Amino acid sequence: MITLHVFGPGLGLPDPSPFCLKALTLMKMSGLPFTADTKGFGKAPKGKQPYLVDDGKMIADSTFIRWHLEQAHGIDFDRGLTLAQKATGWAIEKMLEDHTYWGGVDARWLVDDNFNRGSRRFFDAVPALIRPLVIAMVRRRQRARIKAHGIGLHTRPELESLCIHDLEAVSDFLGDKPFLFGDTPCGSDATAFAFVSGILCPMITTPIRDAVEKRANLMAYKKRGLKRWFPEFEPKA
Ligand SMILES: N[C@@H](CCC(=O)N[C@@H](CS)C(=O)NCC(=O)O)C(=O)O
Repeated sequence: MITLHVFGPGLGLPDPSPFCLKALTLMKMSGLPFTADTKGFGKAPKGKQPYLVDDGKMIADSTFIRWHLEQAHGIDFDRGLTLAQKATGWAIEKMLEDHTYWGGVDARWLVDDNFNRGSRRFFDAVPALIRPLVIAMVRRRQRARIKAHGIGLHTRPELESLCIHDLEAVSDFLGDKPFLFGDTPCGSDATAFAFVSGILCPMITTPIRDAVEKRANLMAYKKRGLKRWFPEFEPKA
């Protein structure tokens, strides 16, 4: 019995967190039966989602989740890929997760208009009296994290230009293929699909999103992934 702990649909996406969307996509790719639980954030072993519980064993972090599915359930997400393709896929994934991700965090959490249209909703369940304090604390924490990463030491236009470069590189690599390495999706497509979708979050306005919208192949890639893995998903405003 597999339970995947995620945030649940929000911000016009099957999950507002690209890491949760990646893990959900991996589960869909695996074909294994699973339940998505959206109430487990308080028990997240590393304070972050996604995490997975498989027969009592807890695995936190989307990459460890993938490795667990491969090792414990014999899923080969990269079937048919060469070692060079696997290495390239890994590099693309880690660029998106450890670099591009922060451009999304900046746009969603630190740009007031975006925050008010989007992430502010995550706090609707917090009692009104303490809500402003909690919101201020979480936004301060996000600012500190972006700075600690290093990318947050740049000006916003500089930061955006770096993230645009990442996504244009993904677009150039994808070219006219349906998935990163051809007609069949591989493990890295779960990540690329999740992060491209995340930056296309309908509630945020950012030059990063504008740049992605100019790349027809990335727009089609998101649409293709949604249709394949989340056909039941209907975005709500
Ligand atoms: N390396 C982790 C990153 C997970 C992550 O950063 N999750 C974020 C959501 S995108 C989270 O749970 N943040 C909650 C918090 O930091 O309070 C993975 O691959 O799963």
